[in-house]
Amino acid sequence: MSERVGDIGLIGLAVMGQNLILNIADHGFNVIVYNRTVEKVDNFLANEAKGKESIIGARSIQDLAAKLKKPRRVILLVKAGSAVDDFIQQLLLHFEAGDIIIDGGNSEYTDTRRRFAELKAKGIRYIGSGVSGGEEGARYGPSLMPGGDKEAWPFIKDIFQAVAAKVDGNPCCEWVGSDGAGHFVKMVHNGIEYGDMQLIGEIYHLMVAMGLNQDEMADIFADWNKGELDSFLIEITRDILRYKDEKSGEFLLPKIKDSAGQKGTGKWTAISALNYGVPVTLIGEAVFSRCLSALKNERVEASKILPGPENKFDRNKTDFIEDLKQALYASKIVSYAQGFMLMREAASQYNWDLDYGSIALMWRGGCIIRSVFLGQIKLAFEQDPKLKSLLMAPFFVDAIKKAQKGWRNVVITAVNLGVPTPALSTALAFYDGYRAEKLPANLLQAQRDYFGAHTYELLGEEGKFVHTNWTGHGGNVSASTYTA
Ligand code: NBP
Repeated sequence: MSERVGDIGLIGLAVMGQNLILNIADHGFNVIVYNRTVEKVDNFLANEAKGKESIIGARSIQDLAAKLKKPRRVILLVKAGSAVDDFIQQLLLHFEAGDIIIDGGNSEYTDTRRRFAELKAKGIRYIGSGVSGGEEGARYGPSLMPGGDKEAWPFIKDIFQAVAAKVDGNPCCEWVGSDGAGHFVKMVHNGIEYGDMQLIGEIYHLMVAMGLNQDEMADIFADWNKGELDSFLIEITRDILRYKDEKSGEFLLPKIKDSAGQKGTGKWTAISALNYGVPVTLIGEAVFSRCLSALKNERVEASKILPGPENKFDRNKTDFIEDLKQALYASKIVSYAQGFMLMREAASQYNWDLDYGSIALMWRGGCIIRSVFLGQIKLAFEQDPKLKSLLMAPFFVDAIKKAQKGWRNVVITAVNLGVPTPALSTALAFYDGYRAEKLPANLLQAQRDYFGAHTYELLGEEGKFVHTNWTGHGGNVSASTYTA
C-alpha cells in the first residue's frame, strides 16, 4: 500500500469530529485524523477508533498532508473563528493547488466568503459546509450543506452523500451554491431551529396554564407526532415531558432553570434579516425570547410587582388542544416561509443559484429540524421553483385556511391569560400583514415627510417622489441627502 492511503483527512477530535470520522470509516473510506492537542489523536485511536484500520492518526499537519491521496481533501471540525484561520494557514504550508479544504464547523458565512476568495487566489478549493444533527447525526447520518468552490464537489460528493442521512433513499446532502452559500443555509437552518423550539415552548407554557399535567402533555405531543407535525423536536419534547429524575422519581423538566442559553447562529440569522431588510420576525422573537428568559432574577422581582390579568382558563380543553395544534402548524409555516424569503434575498445579492426544494430535502432528515412537513415544502418548490413565498403554495394556503381559526383563538386566549406567546403572535401578525393589500405605511410616509421632508409617492404615480409643505410654514425643499 502506498503511503498516501487517506481518502480524506479530518482535523478536530471533539464530539462532532470523532463521530463523523467513525461514520466516514463505516462507509469504507480511509480517514487521516489530527487534533491540535495531539494526545487526543492517541486517545481516540486507542479507544473509540480501536481496531478500525481505516482510521489513521497523524502527528502533525505535515504528516496529515503526506498521508492524503491527491487532490488532498480535509475537513475541519474545530471551534468556529480563529481556529479555522489558524489551521488554514498551517495547511497552506503543505497543501498545493487543487487541494480541498472543507470547513464543517458553524462558521459565519461572511468568514466563509472571505476564506473562499483568499484560497481561490491561491488555487486551493474551499468548501464551507453546514453539518447538522449534533453528535447522533454526525455518527449515523447528518444533514450536510456544502457550498463554496464547485470544482471541489465531484471530489467530495461520494463521501458526503455516503455519510449523510437518507430519506427514502435520497441523501440529505446536495451542492448548495458558491462561496458562503452552504454556511448561510446552515445559519438559516439554525435560526429556524430556534423558531421551532420557541413555538413548542409557547405551546408548553399554554398547556401549563390550562392545568394539564405532564403525562397529558406528553400524550398530546405523542399524538401530534403521528400527523403533519411529525418531527424530531416534537418527538424529543414528548420524551422530555415523560422523563423522571432517577433519584427522586419526579419529573425533571419543572426543576430545570428557565433561562435559555444560545451560541449565536439564531442571532446571526436575525442580524442578516435586518441587514437584508427581510421580515424574519419569528426567528427574531425566538432570539429575543431567549434573552428575556435569561433575565431570570429581574423577572422574579418583576413577578412580585407587575400585575397580569385575573382571567382563568375557561375554554373546552379538547377544543383548545386542537387549536394549539393548528396554531403551532400555521406558525411553523410562517417561520419557514420567512426563512426561505431570507435565503432568496441573500441568493439574489450573492448570485447563488439556490435550489429550495433540494434545501428542504437536505433538512428533511439528519438534522434537528427534520420533519414530515419539510417533505411538503420540497413538493411546493418542485411544483413551482419560482414560488415567491411558501405562503402562496396551494398546499399551504389550504393548510392555513384550515388552521387560522384555532390559531387566532390561541393568540386571543394567550393574551387574555397573560401568557407570553411572541412567536405564535408574530407569526399571525406577519400573516395578516403579508396578506394585507393596504398597510398603514401611508401614514408613516406622511409623518416622515412632515418632520423630515423625506417625500412620498402617490398611489398610481409610483416612482415620482413628492414633498408637501404640511404646516404652511415649512419649506418646499425635500431631503435628498439621507433616508431614515
Ligand atoms: P468544539 O466547537 O468544542 O471545538 C473543539 C475542537 O476545536 C477541538 O478539536 C479543539 O482542539 C479545537 N480548537 C479550539 Br476549542 N480552539 C482551537 C484553536 N485556537 N486552534 C485550533 N484548534 C482549536 O467541537 P464540536 O462541538 O465538536 O464542534 C465542532 C464544530 O462543529 C464547531 O464549529 C461547532 O460549532 C460545529 N457544530 C457542532 C455541533 C454540536 O452539536 N456540537 C453541531 C453542529 C455543528 P483541542 O482538543 O486541542 O482543544
